[in-house]
Amino acid sequence: MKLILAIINNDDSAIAAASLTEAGFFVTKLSTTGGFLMVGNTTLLIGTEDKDVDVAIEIIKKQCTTKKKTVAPTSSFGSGLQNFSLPDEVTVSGATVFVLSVDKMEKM
Ligand code: 2BA
Repeated sequence: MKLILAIINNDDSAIAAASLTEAGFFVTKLSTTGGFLMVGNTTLLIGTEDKDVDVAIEIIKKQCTTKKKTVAPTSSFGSGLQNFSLPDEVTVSGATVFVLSVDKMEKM
C-alpha cells in the first residue's frame, strides 16, 4: 500500500479532490502553507493500493495546472530576515506529489 501526498494550489484542490473521490479513491484534504510564498495551499492524502498509484497521479495531473504567482514582500520569512532578494514572480507547479510506502493501515 502507498500514501500519496499531493501539494496542490488552492484553486485546483476542490476539483482534484472531487475527481479522485469520484474515481473511488479515499481522500483527506489538509490546509497547508507553502514555506516560500507563505500562502495557503492544499495537501491531499490518498491511501491506495500500489497498482492504483499511477491512476491517482494521472487524475491529479489532469486537474492541476502550472500557475505564475506574484511574490509578496512578506514571502519566505527566512529569506526575508536575511535581506535575500526574492524574485517578483515564481512558477508554481500544478502539483508536487510524494509517494510513500505504508507498512500498515487499519480502520477500527
Ligand atoms: P511554496 O514553498 O510557497 O513555493 C512556491 C513556489 O516558489 C515553488 O513552486 C517554486 O517555484 C518557488 N520556490 C519555492 N522554494 C523556493 C526556493 N527555496 N528558492 C526559489 N524558489 C522557490 P513549486 O516548486 O511548484 O512548489 C509549490 C508548493 O509545493 C510549495 O509552496 C511547497 O508548499 C510545496 N513543495 C514543493 N516542493 C517541495 C518539497 N521538496 N518539499 C516540501 N514541499 C514542497
